[in-house]
Amino acid sequence: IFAAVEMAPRDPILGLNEAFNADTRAEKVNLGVGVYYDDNGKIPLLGAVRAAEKTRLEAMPPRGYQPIEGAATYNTAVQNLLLGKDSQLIANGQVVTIEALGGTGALKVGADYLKRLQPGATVYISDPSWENHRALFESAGFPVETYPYYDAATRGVNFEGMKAKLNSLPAGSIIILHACCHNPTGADLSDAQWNDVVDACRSRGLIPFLDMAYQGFADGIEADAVAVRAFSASGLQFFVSSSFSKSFSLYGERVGALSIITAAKEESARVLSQVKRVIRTNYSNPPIHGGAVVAAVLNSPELRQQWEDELAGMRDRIRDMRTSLVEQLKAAGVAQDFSFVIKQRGMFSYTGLTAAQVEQLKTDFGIYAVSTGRICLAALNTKNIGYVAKAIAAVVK
Ligand code: PLP
Ligand code: TYF
Repeated sequence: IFAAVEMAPRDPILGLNEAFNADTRAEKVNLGVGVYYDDNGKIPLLGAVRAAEKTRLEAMPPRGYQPIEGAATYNTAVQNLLLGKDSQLIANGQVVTIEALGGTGALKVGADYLKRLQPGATVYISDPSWENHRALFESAGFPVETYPYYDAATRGVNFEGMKAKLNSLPAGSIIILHACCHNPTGADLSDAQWNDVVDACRSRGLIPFLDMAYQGFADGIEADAVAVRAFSASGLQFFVSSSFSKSFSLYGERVGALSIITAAKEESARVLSQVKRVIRTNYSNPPIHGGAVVAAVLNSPELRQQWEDELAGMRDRIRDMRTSLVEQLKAAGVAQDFSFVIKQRGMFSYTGLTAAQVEQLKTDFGIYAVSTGRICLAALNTKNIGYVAKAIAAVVK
């Protein structure tokens, strides 16, 4: 039965890890995958997470099945983070949240549910986007197209192009939006532009799906929720996927959530019942540990403060690396202006390096990046940044 099975292509990002791990050069650097490393090149285990895990370990809780939608303490905490704890939508019962297996799992449950709800719709993702957006929605059975987003000339958003496209789409189209820290470009919309996107979704009858994978990595928890808040003030119905992989440094625990904003409480009950059906036939109910840790942190004033401080530390370190990279490229004799790196937000920079230059970084220096020229700033540190800057200088000359 397997004789004719073809080899599937590797994930363009996760596939880099295999090549990186096989590289024997001591000075190698992995700027490919979007993971936050500390200044020692290690994935941190946050103090707030450590404290919550210690308490859980001491309590030795039993491991029964969770509810299909996950723990209420977790789901409520997620809603507060996204919409603000005083949100009228939460008070009205207009928010359905389910605990999902990472941001990817949230997108998948959302995609499968949308396929039942709007089987004939087309999905639109930004050009460019996180490649898994396309793969996830195609595997749920949707045709996936793009809307204009990145403008290489300005290294910002082609907002006129984006808006014109959104305003041309048929009602019921599903629009995937990066809520903050756009992956891969680091170029985000302004507050005013978000309001225009809300208007376009309203006037065209589009279905917005916000992907929030980096809340807290641009300016902070509240500031980074601006897109979600613009939609929540609009009276529209929309979807939000959350990931805590990065913000809690809990990648492998697979902690995420899907939230759906409905028109009324009784609608929420019907929507939840359908989403639970999707979950039941996928994985039945979510694992306990990661969500329990995140909920314990978010629901304790002390641990929450500690987490926000640690998150700010990660955010500030990435910013320092941005500034330092620009300085060191200059010092290495690069004439091209790289100051755009400082303006980009989140973990990534779309450097403008060509596929050939990325290839040369790998071959000559053991530095791995995505072939589109995306690098992960959070993989730079005070020890490797000089080496990386000199290598980039060598390939752009
Ligand atoms: N959405 C975007 C834009 C991402 O960059 C990521 C990164 O991993 C995800 C979703 C998926 O999150 P998770 O790793 O929690 O599945
Ligand atoms: O874009 C990134 O690097 C992260 C991690 O299939 C990631 O979002 C990459 C690819 C993938 C899953 C996660």
